[in-house]
Parts: sequence; C-alpha cells; structure tokens
Amino acid sequence: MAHPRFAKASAFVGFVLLAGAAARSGCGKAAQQQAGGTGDAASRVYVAPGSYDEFYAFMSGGYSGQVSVYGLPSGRLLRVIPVFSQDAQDAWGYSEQTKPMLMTGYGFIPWDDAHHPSLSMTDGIQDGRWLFINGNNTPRIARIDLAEMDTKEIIEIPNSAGNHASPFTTQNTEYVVGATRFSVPTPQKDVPIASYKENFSGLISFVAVDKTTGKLTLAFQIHVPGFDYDLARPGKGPSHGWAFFTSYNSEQANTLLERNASQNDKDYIAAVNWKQAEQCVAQGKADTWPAKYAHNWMDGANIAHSEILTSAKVLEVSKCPGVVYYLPTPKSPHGADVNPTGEYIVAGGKLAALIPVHSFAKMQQAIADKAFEKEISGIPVIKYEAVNMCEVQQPGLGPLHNEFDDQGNAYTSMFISSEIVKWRVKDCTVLDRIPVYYSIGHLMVPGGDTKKPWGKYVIALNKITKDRYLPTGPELAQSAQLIDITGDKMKLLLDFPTIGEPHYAQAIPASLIRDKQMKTYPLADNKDPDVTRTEKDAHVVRKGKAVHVYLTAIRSHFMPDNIEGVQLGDSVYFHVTNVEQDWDVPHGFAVTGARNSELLVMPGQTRTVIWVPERIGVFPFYCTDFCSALHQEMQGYIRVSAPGSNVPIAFNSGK
Ligand code: K7E
Ligand code: CUA
Repeated sequence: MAHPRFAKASAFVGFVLLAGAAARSGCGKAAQQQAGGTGDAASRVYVAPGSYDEFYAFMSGGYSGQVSVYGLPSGRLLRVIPVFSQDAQDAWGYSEQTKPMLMTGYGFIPWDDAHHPSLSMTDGIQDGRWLFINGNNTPRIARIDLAEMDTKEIIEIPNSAGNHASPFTTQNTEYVVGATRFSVPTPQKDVPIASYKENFSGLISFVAVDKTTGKLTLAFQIHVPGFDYDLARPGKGPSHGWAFFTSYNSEQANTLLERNASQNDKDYIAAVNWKQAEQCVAQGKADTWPAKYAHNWMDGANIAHSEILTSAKVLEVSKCPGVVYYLPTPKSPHGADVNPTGEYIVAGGKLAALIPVHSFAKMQQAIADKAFEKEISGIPVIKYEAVNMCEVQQPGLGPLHNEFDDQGNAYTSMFISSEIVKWRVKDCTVLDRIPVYYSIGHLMVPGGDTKKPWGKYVIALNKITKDRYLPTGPELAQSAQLIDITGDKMKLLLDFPTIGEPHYAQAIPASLIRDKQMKTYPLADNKDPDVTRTEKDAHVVRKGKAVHVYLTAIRSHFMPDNIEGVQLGDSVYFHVTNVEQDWDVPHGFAVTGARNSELLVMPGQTRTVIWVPERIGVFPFYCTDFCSALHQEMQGYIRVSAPGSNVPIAFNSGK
C-alpha cells in the first residue's frame, strides 16, 4: 500500500524522488473499497436533473491555460473559460476582437500555465465580482468577470520569471500579488549562469485592483534576494496589510536543485508589510526601472486593446527598512496559508517531517524585540522560536497546501503519502486523515482561504490518476475528489475528472452570483465599429486587398449568404453580428480552409475572423452551433475568382 505515513524524515528525499513510483504501485483494490460508494455518498452528491448545484467551483486549467467551472457537489462541468490559451470553441485569441488579449512584451503568446484562481473579496469575504488567475510561464495575471464568466483583462508582470506565487487577493482586493519563482538577472542582462549568487534576484509584485472597475495596475515591486519565491497569501484581520511568500532554494543553487536546493534545514517565508511599502513608494523611495510589458483589456464593447508599458517602480529593501522579514521555515516550503482569523501562517514544507504554524502576534513581538538571528541582504531573519506557535508532528509525508474550515481546523494535502490530514489549528493536534487517489497537490474548502469558510467539503486536486477511471491511452485526465467534512471523520463522496492540471480552485455559493449572470448582450448597446444591426444593413465592401463582409446571423440564415467578387490574394474580413436577443442562442461561423478557427457569436455581439482564400472556386460557410430545426440550412457561399478578374463585388441583402 502506498500510504507510508510514518516513514522517517531521513527517507524524505527518496520519497520525493519515488513519489510517482509509490502512486504507481497500484491502490486499486483499496481505492474501490474506499470509494465503495454507500448510498449515502451517492445522495450527498446527487443533484437531480433540472436542479442546481450549491456551489460554483473555479478550477485552474494548469497547462491548458484556462479556467474550468464546475458545479458542486455534483462535479458537473459547466463551462471552460478561455484565459491564456487560444480556444477554438470561443474563437478566443482567434477573432480580431480577442487577439489583443494574448499580447505580451514578447509578442503574441497563445498559451500559458495557469495555477491559482483567486476570488475577489470585501472584508476578507468573497464578493462575487471577479476571479483572478496567474500565468506562470510568461508572467501574467488575468481578471475574469463573474457575471459574464469571461476574461476581461490580462497584465504582464515585468522583471519577473515564473509568476507562480500569484495572484492571491488581499482582504479588500486592494492588490493581487505576484513573485519571481525562478530568480533571474534583475534587470535582465547577459551573465554567466554560474554567477547566480552575484547577479540573480527576485521581485515581489503588487498589482493594484481598481475598486470599481477592477482595472489592474502594476503598483510596485520589491527587490529581494535570489531565492525561488513559490506561493503566497496576504494576511487578513490582524495581519491585513501583510503578505507572506514562501521561498525555497535559499541555497541559491543554479543547477540540479532537487539536491542542491535541499541542503538547508530551513528556508524562509518572506513576510512583506505592503502597507509600509505603499508609504515608501508614496514618499518617492522607489526607483523607476525600464520594463516592457503588456496590459490588455476588453472595453465596454467587448473589444480587446493592448498597450505596452515601459517602466516599473521597484523598491529596494534598504530604502524602506522593515518592509520585509524572513521567517525560518522547514524545509523547502511550498504553500503558505493564513487561517480565517488571520493570526496563523501555516507553511507546507515539502521535505519537512512536521507542519510549522507561525503566529502573527509573535512575529510582531519578535520584531519589536529585535529577536533576529541574522540579516540576509538587509532583511532581518526572525528567530524560529520567536515566531513559531506550534508544529504538527508526524502529520504525513510531503505537506504542500492548507485550507481551513469554520470550526478552527486545517486540512493539509500530503503529496507523498497521498492523503489529507485534518488538524486543530490552536494546538496542532491531528484529528483525522483520509487517503486520496493519488498524489494530491492543492486542496480546497469552499471559502477555505477567506475569513468565512463555507465549509461542508474539501476537494482533493490530485496529480496522478492511474486506475481511477476507465483508461484512455497514455494520457489520463487528472482527478478531483469531493470529501465530506461535516462530521468528525472525513468521508469520500465523489471522483470527477478535471481539465488540464487542477492546481488550485476556488468555490463560491451559487446564490451569490447565479442571478447576476448576463444572458445576452443588448444589440442596442453594441459599440463594435463593425456591427451590423439589421439585415438591411448587411453588405460587402472592398478596401484595396481587403474585402469586408458585414453579416447578420439569426435563426436560421446569414445575410448575405451569397457573396461574389473576392479574388485570390484578398483577405476577407467576416464581421458577424448575432442579432438575436434570446438567451442561449449563439450562432457559429466557419468557412472552408480557414486557418484560424470558427467564430461563436453571442446574442447581440459582433465577432470578426479573417479568411485568406488560397484557391479559386466557390466555398461554403455555415453555422457551427445547432441553433434551430433548420440549423443545417444556415449556410452560404463565397466565390473566389482569379486575381484581376472582372467579377464585381456582389451580395444578396435583406433589403
Ligand atoms: Cu502546489 Cu502551482 Cu499551487 Cu500545483 S502549485 S500543487
Ligand atoms: Cu445558427 Cu446554427
């Protein structure tokens, strides 16, 4: 059995290396027994046809770059929201109106690695306005509007590399945070990699969120030593105004980190006083660094714009003493989580034999007493004993992340021993444990990172699936597991597959956002310059080598649906307006040989796709979304003639 809960710490590195093998050893029988589905479990997750789930869950898509929306407790997939990756279904990143959303300082990038959804909050409680998520690879943060469940804004984080500790939200959504996972020469320059210790460093970033519009602005960055800053949580309640970032690789290794960054017994949580940083920046103490980063947003007409920004404010710790402290934390910590009262900071030391719980009150006292063991680049390191409140002993192997319920308990994911451990925060006592299948990463309690956990469930977000589902060749969907936490003993209720890699997730009571969902875009408010409001307005015009086709779509035809006068060498702009005003009646648009994607046009919306014909002939276009009994009839033809042909522009119209 692959649940070696009580192995010795000395074996930990070996276990890390073998984690995959452990999961591979096959827990099939036990798994079946565990899942052995009592009728009670089935009824707890059964949402009758036509009934609604109690929670919306937003799951990171990991390397799919998107966010998926599930209903809980049923585990039903409700929607995939395109964020960082081109998505042919919604023409995200293919249509002219959305392409600018994927611009970066490196140019157009059609993909990212999305890890941590984070809901907006007011006074530390979910307010149902926005969802933020990070792009890890090309450092970015996206903002999704929860009424449309669409991405509205993406900002790139300059001078950073691997935006992993992101975009966790402060108590009143003042900021979403970011940090450098992979320290790099900062600012970038051409230096030997072996000069890591002299030349590489990290940046901790604070992106301000406009209270009303949600608009994202890079407020300031703090220059910190070259560790790997991994995860973060802003404080809340008494610790509001601070944010806590785990780091590993305090060894500052630049090769074979699995060994070379596993030497030190403790690494650090960086405790950042962002309120003080704000003041220092306001007092002009930050430097202005050149930078090149994109800021992309959807305007009120849902047309994307992109601008390149060229400078960032960077604060040196030496110019703002007391802005950062290091809290020693065993060993190569991954997650850092703050409990609902805001008093305790819990780390997940991947290689640690315990879970350390730091106290914010003790930290404040230690700062007042100057209980420091040393300084690193001007950052005081607080003595471990002076900040630690208690340690959970022998919790399991490979603690990664923590979530909380409303009863004073924490739930910790154990990657190596593949289990969730429940423990009481106030005295670090283990209360319960449950195996999960297999190799859990994050876990999530609805509201479990806020002041007000909704509780009821914990979801295990697992990395390895193996024998849990019908096999699907070499690639298996990763898996989520829904576990009941209402009783003393945790109880497994449901397995369901996820899209991409489900790092972290958030869940919000459906009642908070269900009734705000937008149903159509009012056609009267459509401000797209290429809108066609009625069939009478539909037309085709040539502008040099560009032919613009202004189409309307309504059940069950396009207008125009016969188009002539296009020549090889032209680019055809299909501007499709869906003139319906009914909920759930999108129309699609696809044309033979298009090198991008279809369009899917919501009621009242206009979307544009460019088609460059490559052959002479007559080509069909059609609606891709089965919209009515005569959906198959929703088709048209476009004629492509030889260059220089005398076929004039012609089209039928609704006149
Ligand atoms: Cu632990 Cu990217 Cu949050 Cu995955 S990270 S597990
Ligand atoms: Cu419109 Cu099918």
